[in-house]
Amino acid sequence: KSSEMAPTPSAVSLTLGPCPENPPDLIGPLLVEFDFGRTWEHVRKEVSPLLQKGGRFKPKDCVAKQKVAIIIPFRNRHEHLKHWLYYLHPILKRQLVDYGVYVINQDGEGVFNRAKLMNAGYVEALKEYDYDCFLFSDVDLVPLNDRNLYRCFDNPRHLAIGMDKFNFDLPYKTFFGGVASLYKHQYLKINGFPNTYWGWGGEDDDIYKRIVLRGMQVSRPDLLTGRYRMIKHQRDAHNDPNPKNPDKLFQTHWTMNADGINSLKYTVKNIEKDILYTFITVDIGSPE
Ligand code: UDH
Repeated sequence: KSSEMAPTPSAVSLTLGPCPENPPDLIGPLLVEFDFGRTWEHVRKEVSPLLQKGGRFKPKDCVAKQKVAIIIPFRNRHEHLKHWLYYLHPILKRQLVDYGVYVINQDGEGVFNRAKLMNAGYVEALKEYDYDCFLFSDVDLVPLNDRNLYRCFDNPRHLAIGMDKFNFDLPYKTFFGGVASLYKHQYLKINGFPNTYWGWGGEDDDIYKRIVLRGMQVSRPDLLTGRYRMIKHQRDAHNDPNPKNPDKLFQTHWTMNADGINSLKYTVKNIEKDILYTFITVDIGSPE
């Protein structure tokens, strides 16, 4: 009798319920060690299962509430990327998010521009999927607690509040560096991020100001949940502190209207789809 037959696979997927608010497989505090004997081969073998090409994942037994694009500003940090992928993919799978990992690689040897790369990542990720949440992460930061959820909240979220290099505490109250998430509508409300902070420093404070100037607050996990380990490194070439950047922060209230996602210009040089990530090389130009 056909009416008693088992439902077809497509019928099953139609009846999947929403993913639980508190993912059941979370562990809490994690052991994180940057073992320099770790090879790409090992990482690939460990974390590739269940991933789709381009570093994409979807929970198979429930429907995730958010579609999260994870954007990593990048140049010449492959060693760090290897560790980041090794730790983050398993955490993100346990957190039951529908996500994709986008490594936004700055082309050439010009001055680095972290915030502009993140803007380019926002645009490129949206070309691929209907993401509603954008999570921006430095390549050298790994959370020490998987209850620090990589998703979006009622207010823009700062996740990397307790880095080991700052003694697991906020270095200052308005700090917004390292890892942060914004819903698409929150990101658009602040006109995205500034494109004009070349070299090191200031862009994260500019983003914080944009959020407050648009009437939002910053959401954070508690200090124990928000612990991070940073991979120790020397300052990169072409990313020296730019003495012009701090002064720009006095102007954010008016520069933010014309400097952001509405003024972003860059060109895509290459897109590589690995199983672990989507690697997008962009030419973002140089300071005016
Ligand atoms: N980034 C790159 N390549 C670069 C520069 C920056 O990938 O050449 C990205 C990467 O995601 C990095 C992020 O931008 O995590 C932030 O840059 P950063 O790590 O240089 O900034 P941070 O404040 O360190 O973490 C500043 C230099 C500290 C030197 C300390 C020497 N003891």
